[in-house]
Amino acid sequence: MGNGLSSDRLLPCLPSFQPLHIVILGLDCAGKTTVLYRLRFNEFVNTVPTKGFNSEKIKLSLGGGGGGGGGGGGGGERRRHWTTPSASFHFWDVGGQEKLRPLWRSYTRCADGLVFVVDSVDGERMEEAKTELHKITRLAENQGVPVLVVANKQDLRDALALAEMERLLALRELGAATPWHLQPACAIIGEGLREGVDKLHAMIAKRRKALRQQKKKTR
Ligand SMILES: Nc1nc2c(ncn2[C@@H]2O[C@H](COP(=O)(O)OP(=O)(O)OP(=O)(O)O)[C@@H](O)[C@H]2O)c(=O)[nH]1
Ligand SMILES: [Mg+2]
Repeated sequence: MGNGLSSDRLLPCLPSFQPLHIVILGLDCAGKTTVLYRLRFNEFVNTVPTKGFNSEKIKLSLGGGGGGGGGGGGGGERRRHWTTPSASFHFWDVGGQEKLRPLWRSYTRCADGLVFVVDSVDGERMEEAKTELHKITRLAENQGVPVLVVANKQDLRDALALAEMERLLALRELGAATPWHLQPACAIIGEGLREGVDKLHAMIAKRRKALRQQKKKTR
Protein backbone atom coordinates (compact mmCIF):
# COMPACT_ATOMS: atom_id res chain seq x y z
CA MET A 1 0.00 0.00 0.00
CA GLY A 2 1.33 3.41 -0.80
CA ASN A 3 0.92 6.56 -2.78
CA GLY A 4 2.68 8.02 -5.76
CA LEU A 5 5.48 10.51 -5.76
CA SER A 6 5.63 14.11 -6.68
CA SER A 7 8.77 16.16 -6.53
CA ASP A 8 9.29 18.89 -3.95
CA ARG A 9 11.46 21.89 -3.32
CA LEU A 10 14.12 20.41 -1.09
CA LEU A 11 17.27 18.77 -2.39
CA PRO A 12 18.65 15.76 -0.50
CA CYS A 13 21.53 16.87 1.71
CA LEU A 14 23.80 13.92 0.97
CA PRO A 15 25.58 13.19 -2.29
CA SER A 16 24.45 9.87 -3.76
CA PHE A 17 27.71 7.99 -3.04
CA GLN A 18 27.15 8.31 0.69
CA PRO A 19 24.99 5.88 2.64
CA LEU A 20 21.34 6.84 2.73
CA HIS A 21 20.45 8.59 5.99
CA ILE A 22 17.40 6.78 7.36
CA VAL A 23 15.71 7.67 10.65
CA ILE A 24 13.61 5.06 12.46
CA LEU A 25 10.83 6.64 14.53
CA GLY A 26 7.66 5.57 16.27
CA LEU A 27 6.12 5.35 19.74
CA ASP A 28 8.00 3.61 22.54
CA CYS A 29 7.76 -0.18 22.41
CA ALA A 30 6.73 -0.20 18.73
CA GLY A 31 9.75 -2.36 17.87
CA LYS A 32 12.20 0.15 16.33
CA THR A 33 15.35 -1.25 17.92
CA THR A 34 14.23 -4.80 17.12
CA VAL A 35 13.88 -3.72 13.49
CA LEU A 36 17.33 -2.13 13.48
CA TYR A 37 19.14 -5.16 14.90
CA ARG A 38 17.16 -7.60 12.77
CA LEU A 39 18.39 -5.71 9.70
CA ARG A 40 21.94 -5.48 11.07
CA PHE A 41 22.50 -9.00 12.39
CA ASN A 42 19.66 -10.94 10.77
CA GLU A 43 18.74 -12.30 14.16
CA PHE A 44 16.52 -11.41 17.10
CA VAL A 45 18.22 -9.20 19.65
CA ASN A 46 16.59 -8.64 23.03
CA THR A 47 16.17 -4.90 23.56
CA VAL A 48 15.75 -2.43 26.37
CA PRO A 49 13.92 0.91 25.96
CA THR A 50 16.16 3.30 24.05
CA LYS A 51 17.12 6.37 26.08
CA GLY A 52 19.02 8.14 23.31
CA PHE A 53 19.63 6.52 19.93
CA ASN A 54 21.24 3.53 18.25
CA SER A 55 22.91 3.82 14.89
CA GLU A 56 24.16 1.25 12.41
CA LYS A 57 25.63 1.42 8.92
CA ILE A 58 24.24 -1.49 6.96
CA LYS A 59 24.78 -2.60 3.38
CA LEU A 60 21.75 -4.46 2.08
CA SER A 61 21.06 -6.25 -1.15
CA LEU A 62 18.02 -4.94 -2.97
CA GLY A 63 15.17 -6.67 -4.71
CA GLY A 64 15.74 -9.93 -2.90
CA GLY A 65 12.60 -9.69 -0.79
CA GLY A 66 12.82 -11.49 2.52
CA GLY A 67 16.38 -12.79 2.17
CA GLY A 68 19.16 -12.69 4.76
CA GLY A 69 20.27 -9.76 6.85
CA GLY A 70 22.73 -7.00 6.26
CA GLY A 71 25.64 -7.30 8.60
CA GLY A 72 27.61 -4.48 6.99
CA GLY A 73 28.99 -6.72 4.27
CA GLY A 74 29.10 -9.78 6.47
CA GLY A 75 28.96 -13.43 5.46
CA GLY A 76 25.45 -13.30 4.00
CA GLU A 77 26.44 -10.44 1.73
CA ARG A 78 29.64 -12.14 0.56
CA ARG A 79 27.76 -15.25 -0.46
CA ARG A 80 25.47 -13.26 -2.75
CA HIS A 81 26.21 -13.10 -6.47
CA TRP A 82 28.31 -10.05 -7.28
CA THR A 83 25.70 -8.61 -9.64
CA THR A 84 23.04 -8.35 -6.92
CA PRO A 85 22.26 -4.65 -6.54
CA SER A 86 22.86 -3.29 -3.09
CA ALA A 87 22.73 -0.02 -1.20
CA SER A 88 24.33 1.34 1.95
CA PHE A 89 22.14 2.75 4.66
CA HIS A 90 22.95 4.64 7.81
CA PHE A 91 20.07 3.91 10.16
CA TRP A 92 19.34 6.07 13.21
CA ASP A 93 16.95 4.47 15.70
CA VAL A 94 15.73 7.10 18.14
CA GLY A 95 13.97 6.46 21.45
CA GLY A 96 10.19 6.81 21.22
CA GLN A 97 9.26 7.76 24.78
CA GLU A 98 7.21 10.93 24.97
CA LYS A 99 9.95 12.98 26.59
CA LEU A 100 12.39 11.99 23.82
CA ARG A 101 10.12 12.83 20.88
CA PRO A 102 11.08 16.53 20.73
CA LEU A 103 14.56 15.26 19.78
CA TRP A 104 13.33 13.44 16.68
CA ARG A 105 13.57 16.61 14.64
CA SER A 106 17.33 16.87 15.07
CA TYR A 107 17.75 13.37 13.59
CA THR A 108 15.40 13.85 10.64
CA ARG A 109 17.21 16.93 9.39
CA CYS A 110 18.88 15.77 6.17
CA ALA A 111 17.08 12.41 6.22
CA ASP A 112 16.76 10.65 2.88
CA GLY A 113 13.97 8.49 4.25
CA LEU A 114 11.95 7.77 7.37
CA VAL A 115 10.88 4.44 8.82
CA PHE A 116 7.89 4.87 11.12
CA VAL A 117 7.29 1.73 13.18
CA VAL A 118 3.81 1.09 14.57
CA ASP A 119 2.72 -1.62 17.01
CA SER A 120 -0.18 -3.25 15.15
CA VAL A 121 -1.82 -4.47 18.36
CA ASP A 122 -1.67 -1.15 20.18
CA GLY A 123 -5.05 0.12 19.00
CA GLU A 124 -5.33 2.44 21.99
CA ARG A 125 -2.28 4.42 20.92
CA MET A 126 -2.95 4.42 17.18
CA GLU A 127 -4.25 8.00 17.39
CA GLU A 128 -1.05 9.03 19.21
CA ALA A 129 1.06 7.29 16.56
CA LYS A 130 -0.91 9.09 13.85
CA THR A 131 -0.35 12.46 15.52
CA GLU A 132 3.41 11.90 15.79
CA LEU A 133 3.70 10.61 12.23
CA HIS A 134 1.83 13.58 10.79
CA LYS A 135 3.72 16.03 12.99
CA ILE A 136 7.14 14.84 11.82
CA THR A 137 6.22 14.60 8.13
CA ARG A 138 4.67 18.08 8.17
CA LEU A 139 7.94 19.76 9.17
CA ALA A 140 9.28 21.94 6.38
CA GLU A 141 12.59 20.08 6.21
CA ASN A 142 10.81 16.73 5.89
CA GLN A 143 8.53 17.73 3.04
CA GLY A 144 8.71 15.09 0.35
CA VAL A 145 10.90 12.69 2.35
CA PRO A 146 9.63 9.14 1.68
CA VAL A 147 8.15 7.26 4.63
CA LEU A 148 8.08 3.53 5.15
CA VAL A 149 5.35 2.81 7.69
CA VAL A 150 6.04 -0.56 9.30
CA ALA A 151 2.92 -2.28 10.66
CA ASN A 152 4.94 -4.31 13.15
CA LYS A 153 3.99 -7.26 15.38
CA GLN A 154 1.77 -8.80 12.73
CA ASP A 155 2.58 -12.17 14.32
CA LEU A 156 0.28 -11.35 17.23
CA ARG A 157 -3.33 -12.59 17.17
CA ASP A 158 -4.92 -9.19 17.72
CA ALA A 159 -2.90 -7.37 15.09
CA LEU A 160 -5.00 -4.87 13.17
CA ALA A 161 -5.53 -5.44 9.46
CA LEU A 162 -3.47 -3.31 7.09
CA ALA A 163 -6.47 -1.44 5.67
CA GLU A 164 -7.59 -0.55 9.19
CA MET A 165 -4.12 0.74 10.07
CA GLU A 166 -4.02 2.80 6.92
CA ARG A 167 -7.33 4.37 7.93
CA LEU A 168 -6.44 4.94 11.60
CA LEU A 169 -3.08 6.47 10.73
CA ALA A 170 -4.75 8.60 8.02
CA LEU A 171 -1.96 7.78 5.62
CA ARG A 172 -3.86 9.18 2.66
CA GLU A 173 -3.81 12.56 4.43
CA LEU A 174 -0.02 12.65 4.61
CA GLY A 175 0.05 15.03 1.69
CA ALA A 176 0.64 14.47 -1.99
CA ALA A 177 4.32 15.37 -1.69
CA THR A 178 5.06 12.63 0.83
CA PRO A 179 5.56 9.21 -0.74
CA TRP A 180 4.68 6.41 1.67
CA HIS A 181 4.39 2.67 1.81
CA LEU A 182 2.66 0.62 4.49
CA GLN A 183 4.48 -2.65 5.12
CA PRO A 184 3.21 -5.48 7.32
CA ALA A 185 6.08 -6.95 9.33
CA CYS A 186 7.23 -9.03 12.22
CA ALA A 187 10.57 -7.68 13.40
CA ILE A 188 11.32 -10.57 15.72
CA ILE A 189 11.61 -12.96 12.77
CA GLY A 190 12.34 -10.28 10.19
CA GLU A 191 9.33 -10.93 8.00
CA GLY A 192 8.48 -8.00 5.72
CA LEU A 193 11.48 -5.86 6.63
CA ARG A 194 13.59 -6.40 3.53
CA GLU A 195 10.56 -5.86 1.30
CA GLY A 196 9.95 -2.62 3.18
CA VAL A 197 13.54 -1.47 2.74
CA ASP A 198 13.31 -2.24 -0.99
CA LYS A 199 10.21 -0.06 -1.23
CA LEU A 200 11.85 2.74 0.73
CA HIS A 201 14.94 2.63 -1.47
CA ALA A 202 12.77 2.72 -4.60
CA MET A 203 10.86 5.75 -3.29
CA ILE A 204 14.13 7.55 -2.47
CA ALA A 205 15.58 6.78 -5.92
CA LYS A 206 12.39 8.03 -7.58
CA ARG A 207 12.44 11.23 -5.57
CA ARG A 208 16.08 11.90 -6.39
CA LYS A 209 15.39 11.38 -10.08
CA ALA A 210 12.44 13.78 -9.94
CA LEU A 211 14.56 16.37 -8.13
CA ARG A 212 17.37 16.04 -10.70
CA GLN A 213 14.91 16.54 -13.54
CA GLN A 214 13.36 19.53 -11.79
CA LYS A 215 16.82 21.04 -11.29
CA LYS A 216 17.68 20.59 -14.97
CA LYS A 217 14.45 22.33 -16.01
CA THR A 218 15.11 25.35 -13.82
CA ARG A 219 18.67 25.86 -15.12
N1 LIG B 1 5.48 -10.16 19.08
C1 LIG B 1 6.33 -9.25 18.63
N2 LIG B 1 7.06 -8.54 19.49
C2 LIG B 1 7.91 -7.61 18.98
C3 LIG B 1 8.07 -7.40 17.58
N3 LIG B 1 8.98 -6.43 17.41
C4 LIG B 1 9.39 -6.06 18.62
N4 LIG B 1 8.75 -6.75 19.58
C5 LIG B 1 8.90 -6.63 21.05
O1 LIG B 1 8.43 -5.34 21.43
C6 LIG B 1 9.18 -4.86 22.56
C7 LIG B 1 9.72 -3.48 22.27
O2 LIG B 1 10.66 -3.55 21.24
P1 LIG B 1 11.77 -2.43 21.01
O3 LIG B 1 12.44 -2.74 19.72
O4 LIG B 1 12.63 -2.28 22.20
O5 LIG B 1 10.86 -1.13 20.88
P2 LIG B 1 11.32 0.36 20.57
O6 LIG B 1 10.35 0.90 19.56
O7 LIG B 1 12.75 0.41 20.20
O8 LIG B 1 11.05 1.10 21.95
P3 LIG B 1 11.78 2.44 22.54
O9 LIG B 1 13.24 2.21 22.46
O10 LIG B 1 11.31 2.56 23.95
O11 LIG B 1 11.32 3.59 21.72
C8 LIG B 1 10.28 -5.91 22.80
O12 LIG B 1 9.86 -6.78 23.82
C9 LIG B 1 10.35 -6.66 21.47
O13 LIG B 1 10.84 -7.98 21.60
C10 LIG B 1 7.27 -8.20 16.69
O14 LIG B 1 7.31 -8.08 15.47
N5 LIG B 1 6.43 -9.09 17.28
MG1 LIG C 1 14.39 1.27 21.07
